[in-house]
Amino acid sequence: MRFGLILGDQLSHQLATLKHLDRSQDVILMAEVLEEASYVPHHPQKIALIFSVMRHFAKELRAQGWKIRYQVFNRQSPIQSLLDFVQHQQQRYAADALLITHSGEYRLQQQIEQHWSKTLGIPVHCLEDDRFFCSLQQFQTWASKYKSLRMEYFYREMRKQSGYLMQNGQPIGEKWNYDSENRKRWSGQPALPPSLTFIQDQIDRDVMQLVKTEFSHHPGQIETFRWATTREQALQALAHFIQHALPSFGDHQDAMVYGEDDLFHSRLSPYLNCGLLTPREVCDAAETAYLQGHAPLNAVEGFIRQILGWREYVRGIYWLKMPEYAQLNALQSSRSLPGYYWTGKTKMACMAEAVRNTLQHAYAHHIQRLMVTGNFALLSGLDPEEVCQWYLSVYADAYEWVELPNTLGMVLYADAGVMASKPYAASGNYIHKMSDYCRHCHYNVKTKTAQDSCPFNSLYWHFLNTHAAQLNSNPRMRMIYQGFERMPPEEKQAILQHAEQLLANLEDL
Ligand code: FAD
Ligand code: DLZ
Ligand code: SF4
Repeated sequence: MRFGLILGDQLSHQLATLKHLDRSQDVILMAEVLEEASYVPHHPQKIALIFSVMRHFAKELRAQGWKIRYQVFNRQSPIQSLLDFVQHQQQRYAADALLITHSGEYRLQQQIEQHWSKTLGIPVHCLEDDRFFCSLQQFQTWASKYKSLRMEYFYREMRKQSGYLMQNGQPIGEKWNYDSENRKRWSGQPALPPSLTFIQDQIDRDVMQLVKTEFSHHPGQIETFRWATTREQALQALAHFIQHALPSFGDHQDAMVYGEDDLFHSRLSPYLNCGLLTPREVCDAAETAYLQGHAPLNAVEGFIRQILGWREYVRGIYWLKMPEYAQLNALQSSRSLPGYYWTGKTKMACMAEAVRNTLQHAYAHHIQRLMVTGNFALLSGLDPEEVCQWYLSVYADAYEWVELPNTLGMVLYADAGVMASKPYAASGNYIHKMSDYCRHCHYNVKTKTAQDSCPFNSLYWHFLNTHAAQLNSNPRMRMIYQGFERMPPEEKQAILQHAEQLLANLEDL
């Protein structure tokens, strides 16, 4: 008899572990444990989502005839880690071997590879996680061919391999990428998709109660939980997105609107990442919508690129570059994260909105993460470790394999350009262009040095000035630096001084 341990982000019926085991003899192990629930202060909704999906998944497996040993969360239990749990079960059942699908995080994978077999006294077989389009081996081979690992080239290879939106070996529409058409603001039209709600069952209610009792000290609200917790519900969420939001996903992909949290985004990432949905079925559904004339090419290509391109690419980068990657800090940023990242209490309307949404829903869409909270962290020189911890804690979709490259690489440029060809630094003007936040703000987006000037404006130039030696030779930054050179010295001086004053009082913005 063998054990198969299934982790909280492996809740797929197609999981390699299940394919390799025999339900007539082998035993599936699953456990809610303190170590996984508290290695960062996960948002209560993230914990509730994972526990509820785990419990529903275990119930489904049981109904299919699998033998399951499942531990519900218990802070008083001596079993506080996944290894404790397997050890405990091994004392009872004396399995011949343990099977586990490759973990999504380096931290846990290292523990498994280095210690588990010795501690348990049985072989531990680690299976490849085949829920992705690109294996880690294939990514390594791709990466070995290029000096700079740009997502766009990887994406084209994945398009050819998968055949999505391809005709006779060429991209449909003759262009690989329709990003330039995907930058419209949203001013009320077309109407936003209706919201989708799910009826909670007894499992959901038990988990909500548990999380309220045990994790109320973690940042974020639980009362506003509205995630799907079963595969059936996740499929409804996918169908809802394809029907109501996908047609406008492209046009308004980068837009931000005061009080509107989802716009035309899918909110599917937590389901993709915990295993409820496969990336293939999501891309298939989007492609079908295009082929049936339900959604335009710019929307469908943009959406498929996020999953087939970005999602696979960041995973490849993570496993290629870890563990050194997590320590990188190319811009030597070291300021502490201001308290408003955890509370949303700031006079900056864009930051307050992005954090409010985050705390309320364990969600923020990509542009809020990249160009608001991320951009502010970059411009203010916040410590990458603290920033990464924050992003890993507060989102329902956050696992290190996807969070770290996005935060450390794409947002903070701490990898000196492995992910991004230039830092995504922007002044308040970008936020003003893509949103209506500035209308609701205490600060004035049009000025740089007055007491009420938008902090992003002076911080932007201060950032460029501070890192000029590293960045001004970058061809993609040349025009910006030329603009900076042309600025009258007194103006430059005033901007830099104003920024210094803001940085000295970062908590008060
Ligand atoms: P949509 O806009 O509807 O996009 C569709 C899907 O594409 C997403 O569900 C997601 O699976 C995928 N996707 C889109 N962009 C990316 C990307 N850059 N990297 C990987 N996948 C992508 N995504 C996570 O899944 N987990 C994270 O922990 C995470 N941390 C991030 C941290 C920062 C600083 C930034 C800038 C981005 C991060 N992202 C992360 C990527 C992206 O912001 C989220 O995937 C997206 O906002 C999820 O919302 P959605 O499902 O509505 O996405
Ligand atoms: C994120 C998470 C949480 C909060 N709790 C558990 C848990 O109790 N049991 C479990 O098996 N997995 C949990 N997870 C997900 C794991 O942290 C995740 O599987 C690893 O970090 C690998 O990606
Ligand atoms: Fe954000 Fe500046 Fe606009 Fe205020 S004025 S919302 S701080 S960009």
